[in-house]
Amino acid sequence: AKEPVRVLVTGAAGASFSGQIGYALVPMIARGVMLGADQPVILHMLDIPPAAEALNGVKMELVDAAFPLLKGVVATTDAVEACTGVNVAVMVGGFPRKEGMERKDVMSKNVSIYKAQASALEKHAAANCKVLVVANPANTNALILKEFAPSIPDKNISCLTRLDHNRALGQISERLNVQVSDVKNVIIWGNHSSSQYPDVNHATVKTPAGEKPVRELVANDECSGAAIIKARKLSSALSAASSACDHIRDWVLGTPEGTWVSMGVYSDGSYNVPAGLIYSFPVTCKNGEWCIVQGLPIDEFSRKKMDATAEELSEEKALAYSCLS
Ligand code: NAX
Repeated sequence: AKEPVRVLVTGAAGASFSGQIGYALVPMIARGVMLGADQPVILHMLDIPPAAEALNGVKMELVDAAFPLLKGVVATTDAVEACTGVNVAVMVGGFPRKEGMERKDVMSKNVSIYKAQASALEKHAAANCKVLVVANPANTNALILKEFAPSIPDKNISCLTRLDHNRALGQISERLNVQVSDVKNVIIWGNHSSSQYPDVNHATVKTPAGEKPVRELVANDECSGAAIIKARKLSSALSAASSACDHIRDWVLGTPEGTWVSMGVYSDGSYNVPAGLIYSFPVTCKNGEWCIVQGLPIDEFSRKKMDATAEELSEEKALAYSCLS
């Protein structure tokens, strides 16, 4: 039998507002959706003291569900205890934007949360721990985490744009009336925000006559980012949780041959995206490592969109840094 993998979920109580991603996510992990049906897991759940009781309730439910793969549950409000020995960390906890709050104030709260949790992970997580940041602003929270956990390799820190990616696949399948499993290779470029660029120029659909470019089947404007973003505003917990599982599963177990996925990763300057941002790229994964898909032709329209979302991320980065001083 395999050794259990320790998976941290922060914000696991899902206690503060509408989404409750953590509550949807932990049973998926315990069922093997994230790491495979033969991979035992130990769940580490972190939340803040006001949510401690709710968190304990989630723990009781996990025990009641008698998941065969679940070898243990740590439910705590102590970041050090939560981070100790974890192999995978899914960061769902954060400070939500509230009505009337300044952008800078929200950023400042999240910067301090991610700074502190970065240190806890850096000191106490297992070597080679893989980190996925879900909480918004996801790209910039991931960047802060990277800055304050310098011993965690850049390659191990990512943010979630897989929900946007999966949504694009789902939308195309709805529009073309085909199975979602027959659609692949959309790309989400940039920030997990309304500036992101969902790109269908390289996407294909499997048809009885072979693989066809999505572009030949849907009119240009039909698949515009705006339509997808509009749908993206829907409340999402189950789909976010499922996409987080997809993100980690593909990262750890690999992407299928000929298929890429979108991940927010540390830019190395590929596609002239400024290095030093956490930016969503098309990636393939093998042996536990992602690799940016290179050499895709980029038209002028796409270039502008990719630059605009990079620009927003540079601004967010500057804002985050201004909160540090
Ligand atoms: P919930 O409010 O339901 O859950 C958040 C949990 O985090 C709460 O239990 C809260 O107590 C906890 N928390 C707050 N500060 C914490 C801290 N310092 N340490 C540990 N836990 C802490 O929010 P939910 O709807 O689950 O959304 C979670 C985050 O995901 C939000 O930031 C949301 O904006 C973001 N999302 C990101 C998505 C993505 O694709 N990247 C999509 C879904 C979602 O919008």
